[in-house]
Amino acid sequence: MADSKRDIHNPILFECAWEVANKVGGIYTVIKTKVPVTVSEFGDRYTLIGPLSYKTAPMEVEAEEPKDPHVAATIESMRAQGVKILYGRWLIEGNPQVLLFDTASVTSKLDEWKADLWNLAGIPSPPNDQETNDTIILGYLAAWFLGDYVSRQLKTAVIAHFHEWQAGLAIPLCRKRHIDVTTVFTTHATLLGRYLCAGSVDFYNNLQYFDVDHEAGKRGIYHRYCIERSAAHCADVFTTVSHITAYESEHLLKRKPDGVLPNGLNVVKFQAMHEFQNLHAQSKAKINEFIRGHFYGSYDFDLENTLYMFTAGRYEYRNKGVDMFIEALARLNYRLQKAGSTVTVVAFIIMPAATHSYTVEALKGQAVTKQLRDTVTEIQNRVGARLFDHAARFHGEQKAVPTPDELLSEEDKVLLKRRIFALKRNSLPPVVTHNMADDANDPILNQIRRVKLFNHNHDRVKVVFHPDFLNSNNPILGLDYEEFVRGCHLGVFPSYYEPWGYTPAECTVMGVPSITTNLSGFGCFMQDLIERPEEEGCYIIDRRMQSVEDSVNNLSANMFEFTQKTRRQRINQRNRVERLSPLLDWKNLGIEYSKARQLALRRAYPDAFYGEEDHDGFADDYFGGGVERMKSTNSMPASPRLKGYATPGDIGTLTEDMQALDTGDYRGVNWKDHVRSRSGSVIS
Ligand code: G6P
Ligand code: 1S3
Repeated sequence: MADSKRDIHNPILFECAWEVANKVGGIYTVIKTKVPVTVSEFGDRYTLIGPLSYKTAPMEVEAEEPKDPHVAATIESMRAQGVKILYGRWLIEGNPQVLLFDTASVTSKLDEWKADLWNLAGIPSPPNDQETNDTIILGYLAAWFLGDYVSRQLKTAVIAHFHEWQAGLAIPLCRKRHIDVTTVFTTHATLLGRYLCAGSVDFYNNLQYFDVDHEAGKRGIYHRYCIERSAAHCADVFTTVSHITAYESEHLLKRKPDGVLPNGLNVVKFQAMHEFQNLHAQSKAKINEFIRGHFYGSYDFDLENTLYMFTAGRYEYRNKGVDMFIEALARLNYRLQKAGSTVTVVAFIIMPAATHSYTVEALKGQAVTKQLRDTVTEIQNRVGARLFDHAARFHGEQKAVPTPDELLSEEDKVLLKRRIFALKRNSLPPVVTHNMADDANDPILNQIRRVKLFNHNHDRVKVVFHPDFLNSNNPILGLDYEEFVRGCHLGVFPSYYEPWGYTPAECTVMGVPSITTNLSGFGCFMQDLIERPEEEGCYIIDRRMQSVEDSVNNLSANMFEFTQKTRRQRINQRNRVERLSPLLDWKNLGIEYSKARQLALRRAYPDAFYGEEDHDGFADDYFGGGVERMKSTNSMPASPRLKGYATPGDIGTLTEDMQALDTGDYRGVNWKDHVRSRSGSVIS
């Protein structure tokens, strides 16, 4: 038990993650979007801790002197011992204080710390695993900072919240060294879960039976697994992002989480409903431009009758369900052809992979259409000038209105023909926009080859694989991710392993319908909250109870039904989806983090709470304040039918009850009894 004399009413909060001011993946989004609500609760009592990346920090962080004299003294003492530190403000909404450690500045201490880790916790660390080395250094630096800080600042309780194994090593160190802080550990996936799912394992039916040490050893990640497991076990409060990952953690990390902290987003509410619809139309126009260029020579379809579907995320072929997406697209293509449909579907796959820049073909497509556009503009100007001149000279006369031949000169016609001839091409529009580093073995390309989706004119489904992040400065598909998503009609994320899944959540708050699965944290969350999610534009494919074949058919049937919608129906559906945003707003979900911190304080300083507890063990404030319930007005579509959990206190589950030993208390389904289907790969 910690020193109970510390004030628990205005605690200091340090939140530590590898992705603070350092974008790698989803945790960056969690931290960055959550900052405004955390700052509004803690103000300058909140500091983020992370690694100092010289690539991004200079652009994202403004150096500043710490206001807290104890932080300043601790930093000074660490600097005196050779640690390079950047302290300042992260230039994002909320403007939080950040403390970034240059892990490379203390590599000389690595061996000493590795030996200490072995003696202290029996955790081994092989020599050449850079990620683990970084983890060890960040963990030792964070524990060093916290230990020094609480030895100077003796008045106020300190909460240290760590995300994921790469930041979690400080937790066992704090515990072993009896550092007077209370700790929270949030895992956003489990190492073993990710590795096991990426292989061909029937993961969910065997969760209870895996020999975890053996499986981790077989995959060469035993030392990483030990770090993750020790963080989970030593934390005062252990949480994860969804019930499905809580169930996974219980079996793979052998500690049942204290609760679930669902991921939120910073929801921007527009004054009028039509504003986000206008944004869709504007962004779609930009995607249309790309399509005209990319499909030059084969551009025989009507963009007014074309739908843009996409999948995006970290390149984890099976985990993110890309195998299933492509297979379902092939079946959709067949169904559309068979039905004689005039609809064209362009399916984008946005997943960064190793590449050697853009293909010549992809660049040429944009270049020839740009030339055509420039020529048309020139001719248009000349035609305009001639028309004006003609009308001015012959006003009042019969020939005041010129004939087309008088307006379009022979030179103009020849120039136009040259541009049109340049659009001829002997090859099909490329499936991929970049030269892949390993084209022959790329799983996405191989799956596209297997199902023969080669962008033929007769194909109703076309595919564009963009193996890089999107950026508005790109010469090809020059849009930011948000703009791109807004311009699309449907996001498709048929994940097999997805602890949360920000991509469909982002679609929802932007008013774009999406398809996900009941193996993703987000999918389960929506299914638990909404009575008929598909009616709200949030489709959830069952990958749990049915065979892979049935799931693929189900996915392609959902996509086919989507293609049958009229424009009016699509507009209505976008309105309905957007109405779900409050469910994903940090203003509501941030309260789960507050509850986790309260629980951590109660566990570390139980005496300080004596006489303050309500029957749930939480102060009433944590259930009441800041709730933005879903309101309905006449101009908006009817509210979605919720299953009764409409308040933040209901959405999360953080309670001491989750400690009960039987697994049946996870929300939604009883995982133990409900995972039945034999899951497997889509490729036979
Ligand atoms: C938005 C715009 C409309 C436009 C529509 C196109 O709703 O406000 O002006 O017609 O998008 O929708 P679609 O689903 O065909 O891209
Ligand atoms: C993880 O990132 P990922 O894409 O590797 O963390 C994300 C944030 O919690 C989560 O959305 C995602 O499902 C996890 O897998």
